Amino acid sequence: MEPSTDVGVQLLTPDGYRREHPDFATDVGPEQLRRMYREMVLTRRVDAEGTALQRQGELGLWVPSLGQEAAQIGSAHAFTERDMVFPTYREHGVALHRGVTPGQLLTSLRGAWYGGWDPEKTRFGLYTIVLGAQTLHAVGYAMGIQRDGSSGEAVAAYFGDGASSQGDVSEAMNWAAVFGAPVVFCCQNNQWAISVPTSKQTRTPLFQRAAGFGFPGLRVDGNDVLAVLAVTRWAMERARAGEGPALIESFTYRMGAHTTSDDPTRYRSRAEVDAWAGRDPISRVRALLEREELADPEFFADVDAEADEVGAQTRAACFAMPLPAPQELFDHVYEDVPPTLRDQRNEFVAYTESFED
Ligand SMILES: Cc1ncc(C[n+]2csc(CCOP(=O)(O)OP(=O)(O)O)c2C)c(N)n1
Ligand SMILES: [Mg+2]
Repeated sequence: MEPSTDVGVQLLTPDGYRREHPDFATDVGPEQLRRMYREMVLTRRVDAEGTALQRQGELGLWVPSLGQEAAQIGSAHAFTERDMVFPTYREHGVALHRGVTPGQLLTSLRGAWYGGWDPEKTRFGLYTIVLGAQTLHAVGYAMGIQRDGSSGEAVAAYFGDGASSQGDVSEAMNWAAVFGAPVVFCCQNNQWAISVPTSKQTRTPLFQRAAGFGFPGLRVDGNDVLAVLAVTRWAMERARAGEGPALIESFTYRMGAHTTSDDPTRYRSRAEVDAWAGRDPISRVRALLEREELADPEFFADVDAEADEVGAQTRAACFAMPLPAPQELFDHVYEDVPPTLRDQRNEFVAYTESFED
């Protein structure tokens, strides 16, 4: 049995036509629809700048979000300011929506600092490279909300199809289920975990795992911003109301490389990429806005102009970023630095000072 390729709940077809659904409505007003379109376009631009900056040697690495804009912006619009969000390393759209600046997004990838933003202020955790670890952090946070007796807030944890194979994710889901923690598991199934396809992660559709833990799971068309918003809103509302966790599998596609260190032409076909290009998350929203005359040509031109501006700001922020002294690598780990580490630090400082510039 191959994992199902059905895209799940869909409210907007790839051609930009609305679709009726028995459980979820497309009750998003024109203003919010335009905002989501704008944020998706800006996310794509920041992402393109990140890739370009890495290619120009300005970043050590970039992690492209190309193609996953609806899965990210749709879900981000379901969160309130009080909700706490735990990302992986690819949620640039969610980050920007939460108020992380493009420059802050680049910080750790330029090697300028360990994080880049204030998780408390933005209610958006730091990027986590250790696959699945943030799902446990999220459940712990959600259990904290319960123990504080706080109501009306919930937690979202993003993770990937590959991360679903981590023990941490299963443990997180079981803890969340047993304690009825207010947490929503947002799985972006982008079909690949570097070079490993989803068919090598699971023999059943990922959303069905939720049943085994004892909470609802749903698959949603991750390239349909309306459907992602509707389903995530439903899940967050039940979590905030004390009805426990839910799992959402956003069925999407990573259009770019895993990171700038990866060459996806080595392991996947042009035909597969082309097929997904026909389901582009941004063009279907644009088609809807145009057909229903919810936006005029001036709006689209303004968004494009703003994207150029944000692109320029992204580059400027990258170049303006102060870089720490290399020996800071040794700081921030121990309150009292052990002698061996202190010796290594001194040796390293002497070595770097042996160069003229
Ligand atoms: C615990 C752990 N094991 C392995 C890795 C190396 N690694 C980084 S990303 C990745 C693939 C993740 O795929 P997926 O969860 O589908 O997320 P995606 O990158 O597709 O968004 C792997 C194996 C890691 N970062 N952490
Ligand atoms: Mg993946």
